Amino acid sequence: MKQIILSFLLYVIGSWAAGCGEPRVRKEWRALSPSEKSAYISAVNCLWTLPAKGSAVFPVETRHDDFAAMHVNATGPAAFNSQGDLIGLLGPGIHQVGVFLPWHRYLLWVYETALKEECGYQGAQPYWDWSLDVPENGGAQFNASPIFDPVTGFGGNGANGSVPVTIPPGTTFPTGLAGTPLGSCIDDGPFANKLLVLDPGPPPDGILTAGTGRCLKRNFQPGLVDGALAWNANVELVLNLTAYVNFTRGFDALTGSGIPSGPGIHGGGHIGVGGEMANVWSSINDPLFYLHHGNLDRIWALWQKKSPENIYAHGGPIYPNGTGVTTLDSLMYMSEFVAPSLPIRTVQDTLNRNGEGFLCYVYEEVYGL
Ligand SMILES: [Cu+2]
Repeated sequence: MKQIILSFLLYVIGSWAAGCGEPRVRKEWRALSPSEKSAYISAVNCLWTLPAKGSAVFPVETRHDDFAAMHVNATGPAAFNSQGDLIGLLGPGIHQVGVFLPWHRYLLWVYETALKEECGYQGAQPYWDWSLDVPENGGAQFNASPIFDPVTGFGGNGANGSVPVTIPPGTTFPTGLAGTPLGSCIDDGPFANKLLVLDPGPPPDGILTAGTGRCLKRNFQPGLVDGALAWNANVELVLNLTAYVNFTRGFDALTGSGIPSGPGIHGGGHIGVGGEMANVWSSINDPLFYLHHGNLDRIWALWQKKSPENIYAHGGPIYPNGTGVTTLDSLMYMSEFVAPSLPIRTVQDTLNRNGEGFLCYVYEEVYGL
């Protein structure tokens, strides 16, 4: 009976039920019950036990590696200066370009679906609202965030603490964004003993390589996070950008439209956790990647809610240097053993209201914390 009443209500308030069944409800990590948290962690671990589907293409061993290899490969080549510092992504790639938000939205949906269909996970993809962990919101110190809890979270920093990151003169990228991750191996939580198969990015000559297995590192940068991940100081500024091209660039603080310089809310989460998460290519190896990108996707969804035109607003370059233009018909290039390559327009609406896509999820907006 409840189901009938709910269906009727959905019919009355809008027609989206026609294009979307029962939306997955994505919640902030802290809003999950202890058993929901452990169900999610178990499903993530499960992907690490299933055989890879892409081993004919990349040096991968598990399903976890399939997703990692896809992200490393899609990120593409990089440019370095004579000191070996990363000075830019060459692209086309999936970062600092028009396809950035749609590509990662699609990735999250496919990953969440794999957790459900291949590992029996009943819940939805959680997200991590890191702004709750900065002083602006009265949050705990970053290092004390419940997301890093060794029992009910993802484990903490490496045993030997953090190595401060700096931005070499003449570049806009902090050290540690390419090559061997900084920091030390994490030693608590559910991923302390994980061995990462793929070498960190960028892949030499664009060809992915694998070693004998290396540990997962973190390298917390709480000072950087306090500045970069504050909601009022930074997220609101990005949300207030009206043109999509400015909005999407605002995630990396690359816009001249009032966004302070720095790593931005995208880079802030990556570099703030540090270690593997700071590597532009292989950051996806840290399961926190999916919760960080969940929050970024939520911020895009919040922006889309601001006006009906925002749902299908799109724009941005094909190359990180600003050349080329992506459209709603541009493809999100995936790896065939993970998901088909589809046009950007298919992931614009998280509720698939006009039937052009397939997504069906919402972000829980009010969570009792
Ligand atoms: Cu990415």
